Amino acid sequence: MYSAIPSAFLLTQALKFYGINQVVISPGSRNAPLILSIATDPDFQAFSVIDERSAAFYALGRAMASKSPVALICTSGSALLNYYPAIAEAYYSQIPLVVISADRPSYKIDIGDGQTIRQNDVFASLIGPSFKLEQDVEHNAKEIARFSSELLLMDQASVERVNLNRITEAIGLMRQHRIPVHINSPFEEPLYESVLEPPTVYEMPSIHLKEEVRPLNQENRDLLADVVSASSKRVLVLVGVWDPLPLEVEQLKTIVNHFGALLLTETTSNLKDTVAIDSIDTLLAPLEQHPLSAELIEKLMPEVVFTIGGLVVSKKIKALLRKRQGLAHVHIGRGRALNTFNSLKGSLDLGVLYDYTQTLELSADTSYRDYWMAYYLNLNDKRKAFAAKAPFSDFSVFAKLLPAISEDVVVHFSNSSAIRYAQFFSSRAKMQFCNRGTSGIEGSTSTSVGYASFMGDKTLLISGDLSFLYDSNALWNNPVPSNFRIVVVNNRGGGIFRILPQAQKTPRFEDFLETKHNRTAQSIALENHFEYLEARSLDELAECLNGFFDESASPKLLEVFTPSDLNEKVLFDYFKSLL
Ligand SMILES: Cc1ncc(C[n+]2csc(CCOP(=O)(O)OP(=O)(O)O)c2C)c(N)n1
Repeated sequence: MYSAIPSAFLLTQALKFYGINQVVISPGSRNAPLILSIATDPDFQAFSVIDERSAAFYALGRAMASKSPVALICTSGSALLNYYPAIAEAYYSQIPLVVISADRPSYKIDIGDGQTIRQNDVFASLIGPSFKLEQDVEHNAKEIARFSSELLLMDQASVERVNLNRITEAIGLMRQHRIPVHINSPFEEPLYESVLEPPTVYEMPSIHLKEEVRPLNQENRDLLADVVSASSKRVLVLVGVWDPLPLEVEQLKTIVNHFGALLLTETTSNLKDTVAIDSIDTLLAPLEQHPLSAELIEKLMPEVVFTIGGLVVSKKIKALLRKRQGLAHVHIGRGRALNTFNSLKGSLDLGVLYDYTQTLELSADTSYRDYWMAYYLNLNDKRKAFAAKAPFSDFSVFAKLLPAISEDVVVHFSNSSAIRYAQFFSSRAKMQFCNRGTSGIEGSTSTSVGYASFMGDKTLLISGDLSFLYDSNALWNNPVPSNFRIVVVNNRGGGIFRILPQAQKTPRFEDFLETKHNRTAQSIALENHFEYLEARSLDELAECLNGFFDESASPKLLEVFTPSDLNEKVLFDYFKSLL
């Protein structure tokens, strides 16, 4: 069945032709022409999610997992605005989405019609390009003539030609830059008319993406010569959020070796089996308090930083590198090169840098890396000793939980203490993710459910209590696989604010920053057919984790209640113990 409205049919045919077959639909009437063209078409995988905010994060999770774009379809009015948080996250994390909103005809906007807002360009600067489709002039021409006869100056064939070009351009730009794009499409009533045979066969133009690899040009050659050729360079490689291919990991390792570089990774860098400082703050926090702090920090300061991947979680490393005068920062990869340390010199592709390093002599001087790796590894015994005797707290929950995760589990973390505590402990997890594009707390659960629904892998979400309560529609709206697991670390509010310097001095801290509460995740879990477990001590946690990841008929949620007034002390004691 197909919509009788040509632009609705065209849009769905274009999605299909360009291989965008995952579609997340939120209900409405104005978008019914799109829904009826997709609902029974076996070429589409369509998912129904009522809450548009959750729908967009769900789509984001599926796009992350499938590494291919996902389309979102909603009705007119405020529905579209609820996509905004996920669109911003997708924009900053460079995840492609096609956002399609159904709209009223232009002549029915701002005249008092219901469920109507100004939808064109509504996402402004936090999205890739936005496109507005032309209204079909052969669909209810009578109504058009009554309200806006000048629209009829364009014939239907021209409308379709223009619309096809806009749709193709939108999809091309989305693929090229890996960003979300918005297509706003006005539909006149009647909305539910359908035809059984495709009304037209469109000639879809091919999309030619610009050259994927940017070759090493003279500019980059000069940049590299400048950055790396001088003697005794201290080179640091810092990896942010990354979902690398095996080849990319090997290329990165070779580059690191060639420069004798110090490699700094995070939980979300997804790099295992590398010689790296994999808990940046475990190194930096004690250095800040060390009696020889200034000397050691000077010794650690690099002259060259290569960054790779997306955003970096550690605030300490960003603050440290911003202080470095004369730092040369080069970003590796096709993603946006961000001038995080006020010292960006340029960017180049990983493969290109890899080829270039093959032409260089292997760095003979690895003293910088050797010194800091030895320093870091020396902290290991102290780290283990502290974790073994740390009192029950957020810290000790993560110390117990992360090593219990096996290689077949994909982990998603919420913002903010969850992803920060995760940095202190290694896990064998298959992959680890967090929405760091905007670091929002509103969509981690929906993203992880979307991810799990595509992958079928065992998926674990580790969430703070506020983030979990915020996004509870994630479990109501979406089908949750039975191998999905959630651990909510319930410290009765925004525990992150207790560990942020100075925050507790704010008047009425508990009301307005920590937002202390007594809610639990239990009713949400049970309402959504999760098995619910709870732990209030390390022994109870160990007991709950026993068999937690085993196959089960329903998904499980484990809530761990930690003492909010102790968490901060344990974390700072950890840093002190490393001195
Ligand atoms: C949408 C949004 N609103 C507000 C914030 C600011 N914020 C960052 S962390 C946080 C508290 C999170 O609390 P919780 O989920 O309980 O995790 P915790 O840090 O306590 O582990 C808040 C409100 C944000 N990041 N995103």
